[in-house]
Amino acid sequence: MSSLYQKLETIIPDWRAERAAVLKESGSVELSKCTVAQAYGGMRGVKGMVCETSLVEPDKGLIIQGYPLLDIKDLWPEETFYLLLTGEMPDEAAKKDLMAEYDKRANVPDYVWDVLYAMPEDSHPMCMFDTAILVMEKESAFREWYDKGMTKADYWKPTYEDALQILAKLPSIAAGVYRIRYNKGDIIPWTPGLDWGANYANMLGLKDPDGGFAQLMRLYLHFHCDHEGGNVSANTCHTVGSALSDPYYAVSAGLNGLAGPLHGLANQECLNWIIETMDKFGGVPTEDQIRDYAFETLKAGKVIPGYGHAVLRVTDPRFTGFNQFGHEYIADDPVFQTVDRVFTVVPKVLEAFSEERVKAGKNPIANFWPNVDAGSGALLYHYGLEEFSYYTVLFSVSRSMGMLAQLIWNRAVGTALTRPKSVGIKYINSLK
Ligand code: HAX
Repeated sequence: MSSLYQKLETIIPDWRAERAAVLKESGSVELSKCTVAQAYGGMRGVKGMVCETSLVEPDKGLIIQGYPLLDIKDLWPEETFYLLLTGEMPDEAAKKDLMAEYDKRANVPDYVWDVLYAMPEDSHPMCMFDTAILVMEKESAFREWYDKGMTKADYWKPTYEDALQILAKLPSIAAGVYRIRYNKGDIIPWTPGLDWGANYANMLGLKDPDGGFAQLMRLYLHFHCDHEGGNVSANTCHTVGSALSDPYYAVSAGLNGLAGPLHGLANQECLNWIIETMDKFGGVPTEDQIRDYAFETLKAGKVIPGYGHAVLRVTDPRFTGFNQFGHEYIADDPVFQTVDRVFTVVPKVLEAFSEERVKAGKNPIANFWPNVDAGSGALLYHYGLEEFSYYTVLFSVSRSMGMLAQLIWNRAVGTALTRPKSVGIKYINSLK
């Protein structure tokens, strides 16, 4: 048994006892109200679910199990997953142990490659990636145990096994999608003994003489791991999982949500906008040129990708972390310099545009600051990962850690089937 599994066996009884006590003592405490505007407005701010892995504070950003992201920015993804699940930092032995668990499970079945090679050449990489996860559903330990009959107390165990199987294979599948979709040559195999982030970097097959790209991948996979429970991908995975659909179904479904341009796909849109700006002005644009182009974009009815957020009201610490990496490693890169300059201009543009919107009777823009997607693309581009349409796959590999940690937790404490009540306009009018 892995040390992570043993740790979970020890702490899950505590989670269950805590949940039972909270329900007994505070079951009737009101968490939230929901107005008509919130019901139409994507339930923003309605507190209606529980998530222990991480928290997003509007004025602080991502906090993983009590640790603000920038205080733990050097974690490797193996450590991130352990922390997400247990709330504790693994020691070196536990980290190595998780690496060995991934090694045991990293082999991708041949039929996955057959399916990926058979897909249309112009398939979106996200569609390929999500399909690959779904096609492996027949491997699910959860489904096998469920079909044979198991007690609810055991639900988390095969969920844990499925989680490890999925996580171990995702870097290979994601790198394979890259090599197949963009004709980069043969699939590069997983290297036993190498960590999750560096393995993924290696299997993509880009040149990395000084190890900078592997370092970026560890950071990237750590930073995108989780963003509490209500975002589209986590919430979708949670809802599908609540029907006891196994983790292959639930994770693939969640990632289909990540593939939307208002969510994870924003990272491809974002670098696209930066490159468009550079093409238009023949290099790193001036602040005035950025201001003009940003207004032009907004007046054409488009969003400035990478800016704004449903919850955050400050600069996303993930953007700050990537920006620090850029200043440290690739300060002379023109794409990075453009991203950095856009950061000094766009918040003011959005503020001015928001005032114009309000005068015209529209909603204000709630947050003028960059989110995670504003800065990551420039770093990837620098290291030769130039295919924007691939970027959400990288995000997906990482976000699977958070979704799976949440699934295991939900199975362990027996979270109920999701079933909020919907109402129609007649009902709303009847309340007047
Ligand atoms: N550019 C232009 N308009 C923007 C905007 C931006 N960057 N951010 C918000 N707005 C607009 C909204 O479209 C909305 O307009 P309507 O009322 O006409 O529909 C209005 O301002 C109010 O929106 P909000 O309350 O500030 O923000 P929402 O919670 O509705 O939306 C979004 C949050 C992230 C979807 C939004 O800020 C956006 O579209 N940003 C650009 C896309 C992006 O960067 N997405 C990635 C977000 C991070 C993430 O999930 N990554 O996976």
